[in-house]
Amino acid sequence: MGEGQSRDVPETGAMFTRRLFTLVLVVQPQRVLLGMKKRGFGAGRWNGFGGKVQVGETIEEAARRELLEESGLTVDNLQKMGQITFEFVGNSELMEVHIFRTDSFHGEPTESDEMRPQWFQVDQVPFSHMWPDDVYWFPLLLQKKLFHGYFKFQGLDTILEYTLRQVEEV
Ligand code: 8OG
Repeated sequence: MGEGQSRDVPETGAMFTRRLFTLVLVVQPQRVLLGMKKRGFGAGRWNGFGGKVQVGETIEEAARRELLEESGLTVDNLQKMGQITFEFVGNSELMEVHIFRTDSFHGEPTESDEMRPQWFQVDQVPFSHMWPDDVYWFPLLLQKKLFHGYFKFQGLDTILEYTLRQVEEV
């Protein structure tokens, strides 16, 4: 088991590892910044900016680092909005994604090796070209509601089951 991972014992009794990820959405009154993922996991889909939490950094530090690396932006404040655990059938590593929102930023959105940023109107979020779970929780994030979720995937396109609930505190 690598550092930064911990054992989990779900109801099935099966052994899972859990890996931490971040995701940052830059939201302004009428628009949201998304990036087209150019390579790797989730390539071809629009998404917020984020990645794996590294050893020795906090989740929020990782969120800021990934935002800067992938979009060229820095932020003063990140609001914790949600946490989603993803299970992919056949993979014993659960992905625990910590989702943040920011309303203001410094810098200009800049294309990186991983992402091509583009603004979208909040009523024109391109859900058909995003991860299929996003259509469920994105509206909560846009309404500044906090949430916890779990999505079980078969492959990269099919959600077999999910739970999503609003919470008072992330
Ligand atoms: O380091 P890498 O780019 O592979 O990290 C994956 C990124 O993708 C990370 O920011 C978390 C994010 N991500 C998932 N699954 C999903 C998902 O279903 N929806 C969205 N919006 N983002 C996801 O790993």
